[in-house]
Amino acid sequence: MRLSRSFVPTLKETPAEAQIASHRLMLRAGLIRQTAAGIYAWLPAGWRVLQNITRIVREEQDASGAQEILMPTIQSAELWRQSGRYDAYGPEMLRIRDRHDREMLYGPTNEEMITDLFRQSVKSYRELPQNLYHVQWKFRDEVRPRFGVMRGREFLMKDAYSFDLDYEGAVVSYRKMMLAYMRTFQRLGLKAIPMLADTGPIGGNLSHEFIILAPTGESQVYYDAAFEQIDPASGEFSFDSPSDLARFYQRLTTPYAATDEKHDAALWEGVADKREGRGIEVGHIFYFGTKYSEPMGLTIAGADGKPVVPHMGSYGIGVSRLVGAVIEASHDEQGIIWPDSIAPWKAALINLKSGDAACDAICEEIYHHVGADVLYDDRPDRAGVKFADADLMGHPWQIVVGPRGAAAGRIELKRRATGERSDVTVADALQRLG
Ligand code: P5A
Repeated sequence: MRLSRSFVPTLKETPAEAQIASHRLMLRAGLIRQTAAGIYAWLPAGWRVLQNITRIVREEQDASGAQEILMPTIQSAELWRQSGRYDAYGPEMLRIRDRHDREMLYGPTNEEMITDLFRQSVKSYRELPQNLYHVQWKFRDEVRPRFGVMRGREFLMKDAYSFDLDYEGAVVSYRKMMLAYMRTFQRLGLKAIPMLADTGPIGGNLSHEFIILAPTGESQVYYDAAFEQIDPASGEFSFDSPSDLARFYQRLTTPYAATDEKHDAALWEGVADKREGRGIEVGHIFYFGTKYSEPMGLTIAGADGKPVVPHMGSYGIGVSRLVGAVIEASHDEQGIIWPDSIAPWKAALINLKSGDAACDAICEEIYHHVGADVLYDDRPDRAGVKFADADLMGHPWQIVVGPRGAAAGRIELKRRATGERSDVTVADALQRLG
């Protein structure tokens, strides 16, 4: 994309309303704009990052055997009455009436809807286990929306829902998701710790939050210092082997970590070096047995012909929150430092002298080769402005084309994360950017 033609409204000044680095940088780098309290429009750079994160989340969900669907954002209140949550959910739920005065709501989560879809179509134990997921906007009328996309009212979530015949099966599904999550966060360049957690309005008796340690995080957390060293090395485990999954679960849940000091108090006894800190919750998984299947009348025929009530779990990733979380974990004074896996563009192509024949020719050549993955700064602005914007936007690479080098067919490559620069030929640069 040519920067002169693109909608990337960067800001020089620090927006007064933003209290944490990721919120400030998302506004300054032109990723998002607020349209109402806790509701954001995603501009081209932000939308590209959100799509890149979604792609990684999707690849890892698919690899675990989950199947993608898409459920609506608007739901009928009737379904929530069946589960008993319509009244219980409280003011966080955005309740709507249609023209026929029917009660509707903007979904804060989809346990009821998926249970309804499942009970309409699945009749036999042979069809289980299943795990269905979607990536869809949610609305929660948070009392205090803040920190930009970190705690929005409208936000993008990946939510998956598993159905198993019994507790043992459900535990395998739960561990599969834990493995998929660790791989997902690793690919996003994040170190997430699964911590035993409260189940809140989703319910159930087994739950883990995935926490990125960060001083600006909203969650208070307690963990064994050993976690700071742990390497999840999730590659060696297979989704198809329940014993692999058990080993993986064991490795990730000892040493011990929790979001509430009171949890399983005895488990802290073996912890030599207990730490307390703040964290960002980027995912949350739940096993809740028959909490929804039972009241909503979901039964299937078991192997002996008798009715079975499936055991369920649900598994959330805060996709839009992750954009903020990645920035919290990866930025400096100058701006964002995108991991290669999710950067909106691989590189900024900086023309230090737009209008100079040699500079323009080299830039056009690179632009045509690398194409949509490069953001070509073809503006007539000063070099300082272009460097500052490239640092702010956080492209993993900067390709700097100046008149002296261009005359000799050479350009400079700068790695944003390390600041390392190298003087290379155009061909070398093209090869390195692949
Ligand atoms: C699990 C999937 C659920 O809703 N039902 C379906 C379960 N869990 S959760 O913990 O309530 O949410 C899952 C993840 O969504 C993110 N999240 C938010 N992100 C931005 N703004 C918000 N207001 C917000 N609320 C939740 C979190 O990452 C959470 O882990």
